[in-house]
Amino acid sequence: MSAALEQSAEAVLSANWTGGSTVPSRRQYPHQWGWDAAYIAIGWSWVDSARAAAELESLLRGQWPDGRVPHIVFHPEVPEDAYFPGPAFWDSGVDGVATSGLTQPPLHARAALEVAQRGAGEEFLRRVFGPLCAQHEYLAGRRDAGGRGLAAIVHPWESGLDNSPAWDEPLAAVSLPAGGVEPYERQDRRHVDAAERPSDADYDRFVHLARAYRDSGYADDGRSQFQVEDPLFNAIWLWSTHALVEIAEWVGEDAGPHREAAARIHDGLMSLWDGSRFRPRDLVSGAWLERRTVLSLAPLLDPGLPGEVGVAVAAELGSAHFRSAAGLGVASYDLTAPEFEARRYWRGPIWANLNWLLSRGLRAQGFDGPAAELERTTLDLVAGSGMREYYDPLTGEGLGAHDFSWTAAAVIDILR
Ligand code: 9WN
Repeated sequence: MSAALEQSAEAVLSANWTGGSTVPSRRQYPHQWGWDAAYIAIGWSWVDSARAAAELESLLRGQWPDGRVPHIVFHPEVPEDAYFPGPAFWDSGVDGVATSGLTQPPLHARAALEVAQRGAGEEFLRRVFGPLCAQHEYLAGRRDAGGRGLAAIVHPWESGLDNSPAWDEPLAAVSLPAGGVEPYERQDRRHVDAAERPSDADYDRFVHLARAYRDSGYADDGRSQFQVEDPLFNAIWLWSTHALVEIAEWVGEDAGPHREAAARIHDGLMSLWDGSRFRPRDLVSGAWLERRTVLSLAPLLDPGLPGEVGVAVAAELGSAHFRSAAGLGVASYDLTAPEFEARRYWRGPIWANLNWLLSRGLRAQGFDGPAAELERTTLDLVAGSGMREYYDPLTGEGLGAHDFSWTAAAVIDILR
């Protein structure tokens, strides 16, 4: 089974390779995405280290002078209406590279370290070290709206878990223009069933927030109507900061500032621990967010997590809130909550990239048995339902886009 599965995973990455980078999926997402590129580079690192390095360097071509790494780098040959919001909407970019103005979870330093370890080597690290430091400085310098050493996200798309129930409350508080949101055309339901995509009400808020941020000149001036400290975004940032320590040592640069940054982010992350779970903090209302989502499990990636906290988070991951009786992977939302939806995007389905991330987290806490079990169920799911974008946590049915790159990348990394 595993040789055939690995072959089909490699075939998906190859089919989605466009010559300099990899699309998440050919029809649904025909450009390069921010955190997808990191997962994909880790997948490529086992197969073709030149492509793995190119994947990350292609994304970094879109890095802004302020250090932000955009959440989309657009392919110029793809028509504007192939994806909404396209380059004309964002009206941004650098040196002729059109990009969005948002960012996404900064998994890139972690990916760069693994790409270097599997063949791309020191020369590659020397090229990306400066840009990766600039990315982290942007987050520390421009996004710490709460003053706790954490990076705030200013749009649900920045979380990577766009319509997670975690964001229902802060999104409900967003005030829309009196005359309604200016018309726009969704393209995301041309290839995927509408029941598996975010609602129109969510999209109205996504579009309104993105326009407002654009119209502010992407100012990071603390005026966004949506500002949240997200445990997943920050746990990934911390994991990448530890990778930057290793990269700095490898290339003979000063690792001290990165060690200090890691300590700061760790302290910030612990400020999201309420005594029984990690919760996103809404910086607009000042309140912790209630909903029980997979976001709260990501701090397992913190190697400095106090032992009893690691035990509690791992227990939550294994509980009936996230693991169904069907014995499949980790659901993106509390299976017992009234808003749970088995098929709708980040409101319930299982995602292979998150299973992979959480298995790395479990290993970081020394829970190798549960990590191996989660990896096995991920492989079973993909073997049974194909390389899909996400899966029904009750039945294992494949959902969303087909031939999905980060699912393929997770499969390759687990099998190696
Ligand atoms: C908006 C590409 C991206 C992922 C996100 C996922 C989805 C985009 C969309 O697809 O978001 O960025 O159009 O729905 O939510 O995590 O990076 O795979």
